[in-house]
Amino acid sequence: MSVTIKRFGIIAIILMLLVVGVSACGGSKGPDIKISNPWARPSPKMATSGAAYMIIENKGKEDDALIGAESDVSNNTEIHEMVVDENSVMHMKPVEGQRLTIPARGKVELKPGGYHIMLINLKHQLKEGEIVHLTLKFEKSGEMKIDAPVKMVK
Ligand SMILES: [Cu+2]
Repeated sequence: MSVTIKRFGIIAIILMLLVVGVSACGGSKGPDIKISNPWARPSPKMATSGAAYMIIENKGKEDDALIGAESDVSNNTEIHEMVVDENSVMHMKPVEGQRLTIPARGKVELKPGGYHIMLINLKHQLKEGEIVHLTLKFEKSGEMKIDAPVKMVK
């Protein structure tokens, strides 16, 4: 009898600690993705592809990853990065496995000369003032839609 009561007491204490622990976290578990300053570069007249940039911030406690993208102006959209080859020449290439980690409490800047969203097989020339509608796909946060204005930078 007394053993049963003791066990019950211990279980009750454990349950209470769990409840306190969960509420202390404020339910803010997981990644928390914020996208800022999206833009796309105007494309030269005969160009078949374009590029879009933005800052992806993760204010959450868990890593997330950008795993794909779509746009309304291109038939294909890939996550690219710039790399320097053995001859010191810069090339762009698709990010390995199309998976770009956005670390917890960190950010990744997509910018000219670095990571970018490659808009492949453009449906039309990208002109200043136009808006590119992008859908970014995240491993944990799901899909996010953003509007990237086409503008000249510098
Ligand atoms: Cu590219």
